[in-house]
Amino acid sequence: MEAIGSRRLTLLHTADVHLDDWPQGTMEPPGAHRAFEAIIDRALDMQVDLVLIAGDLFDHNRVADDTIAFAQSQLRRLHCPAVILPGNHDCLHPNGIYHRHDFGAACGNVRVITELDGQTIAFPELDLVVWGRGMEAHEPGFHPLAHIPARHDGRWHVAMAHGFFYEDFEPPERSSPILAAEIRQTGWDYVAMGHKHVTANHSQEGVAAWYPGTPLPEWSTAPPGHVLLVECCPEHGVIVRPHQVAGACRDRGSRRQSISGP
Ligand SMILES: [Mn+2]
Repeated sequence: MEAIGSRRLTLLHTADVHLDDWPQGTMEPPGAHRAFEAIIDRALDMQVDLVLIAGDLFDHNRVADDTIAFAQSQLRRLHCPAVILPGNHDCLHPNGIYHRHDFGAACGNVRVITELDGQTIAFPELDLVVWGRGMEAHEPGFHPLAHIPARHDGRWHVAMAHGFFYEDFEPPERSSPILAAEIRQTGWDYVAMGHKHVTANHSQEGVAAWYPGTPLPEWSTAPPGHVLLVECCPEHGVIVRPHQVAGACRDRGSRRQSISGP
């Protein structure tokens, strides 16, 4: 592929954090809270240029306001922009999280993908465009990569997609399918996927495409708790490396121990 971006970037890609409410009477933060804090720490340590959250940051659309406030306080710690793509657990239905809460107002560095036919967010300072399609309903007819525009210049082109990947020979039977051919046909540099809870590389020809897997150890069957560091390199293209989220594994057994409230 001829066109790749002119400057080197490091992106942190996560998904499926599934933040839920802090159970009453427990002292220890829930695992998802610890994982998300550790992800933000990693982004700061690595001085990444952008954080991509490819769906299901929240476990459901009725999480309490203090859970939203926690997420926003973590996002505000970043020194870089972040893009949130809603997933099936935090989709864009009326009265859902992203209708009740204005993340852009609460965190000046955060953009949420809300356009149902897709939207492109340009980051001129990074020589980068990010595209995603807002999910209102998780259903077989919703293709997360439908309507993606053709690339037309040499900026880095990164798409986000929350759904289930299908190889060319597999019939897409589940909701929000992401087809191998759709990934290939984008011609974009990277597709930041979410939904599968294990780290997986589904790159197609010149298009890198990965699931980071959930950062939560207890939900993944592979070695637990990863994010992806995506190096966009003018000389070598896109290089993706999984990194374990250390904080997600801290005191793994202790989250079951709760202390009765007053
Ligand atoms: Mn999902």
